[in-house]
Amino acid sequence: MDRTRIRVFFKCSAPLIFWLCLLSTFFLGFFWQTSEGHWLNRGISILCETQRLSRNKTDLLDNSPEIELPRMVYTKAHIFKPLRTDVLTVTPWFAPIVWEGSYNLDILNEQFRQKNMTVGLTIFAIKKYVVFLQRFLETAETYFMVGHRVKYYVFTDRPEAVPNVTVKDGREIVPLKVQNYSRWQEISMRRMEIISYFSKQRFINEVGFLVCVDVDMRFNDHVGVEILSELFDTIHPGFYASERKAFTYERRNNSKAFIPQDEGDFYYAGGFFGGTVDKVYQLTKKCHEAIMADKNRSMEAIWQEESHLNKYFVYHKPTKILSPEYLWDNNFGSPQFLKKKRFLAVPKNHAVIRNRRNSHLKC
Ligand code: 5GW
Ligand code: MN
Repeated sequence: MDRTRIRVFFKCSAPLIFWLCLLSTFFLGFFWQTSEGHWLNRGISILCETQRLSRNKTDLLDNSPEIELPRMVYTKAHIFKPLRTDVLTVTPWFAPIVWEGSYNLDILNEQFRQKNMTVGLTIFAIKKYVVFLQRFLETAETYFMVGHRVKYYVFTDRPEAVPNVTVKDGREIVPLKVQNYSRWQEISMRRMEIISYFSKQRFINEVGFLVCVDVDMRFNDHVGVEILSELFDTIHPGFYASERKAFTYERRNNSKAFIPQDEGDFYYAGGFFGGTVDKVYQLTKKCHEAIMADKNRSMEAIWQEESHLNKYFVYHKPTKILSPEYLWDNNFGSPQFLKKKRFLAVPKNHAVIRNRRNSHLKC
């Protein structure tokens, strides 16, 4: 083919090529717009998504509130002067263990104040256990989260029996009616179900942290923001020095609470745990599901919800651990290392209020 013929061919088809290009651009654009999930489209949306995300992250960087502590005068920490030398103050997964003398409350209070959060305290007073409420609430007003906002969530089958204890500004008693169960084991275990339900329905909108405790107790010394963390529990006063094999974990392997002999860190108490609402929700939901799975196979763990709680903590390590200062029973005496008895078991009149440890031993 000679050059002139080629030139003529292009001259004639040029407008055709032009229109074809225009048309294909239009169609390509149309398909990009409409085809969800098309590979090209996906590529583009991923690009946009990452850009959007990183822009949000940048916004977060710029807008996150600045924590600026006021001038405070205190003795500084010293590398060669550990605050406590007689007890373990950090776990091998770097969770603090809270002991008297191991923290500076002024610093912690100031940091917490800047979060502008309310603390929720859940207690159950079903049937005869309403008798514990008066002293519990009065002593909590003296020692629990002093200077901070608190909501006392009192679960009871008898809201009319909740005493009228005067509370300080920013604090409130919230009675919440729940049904009672005939078996005491059921009353104790259902706490997991009720806490998880209310966490989702209510607590998540009202408080930042939840503290969940037994009601047959009294506050006897300071219990404040030093306890707060994503997920925390207390070392049981009966087992702080025990070897693993002595822990009263559930040892039957057909229970969901089963813990093998070579696992577990501490024996945690069922009577004092807490954390952020989302973490407490996850914990109580999991424990309740495990309790129900056992129930369906006619099983009940040796220490009911406490056994399931201990199982949960083997695989979801607490981010902070409270020393037995935070849950003590004078039946265990007054050992040297225990500088404070902050939260004490109220001796139960066994004739009137059955004791669960004793009734278990009788079985
Ligand atoms: C009653 C009899 C035996 C065991 C428990 C109960 C019981 C417990 C009850 O009738 N009403 C009730 O509200 N409870 C709640 O469960 C209380 O908040 C109580 O603090 C918690 C755990 O039961 P405790 O304190 O008797 O268990 P221990 O192991 O501290 O003796
Ligand atoms: Mn108790």
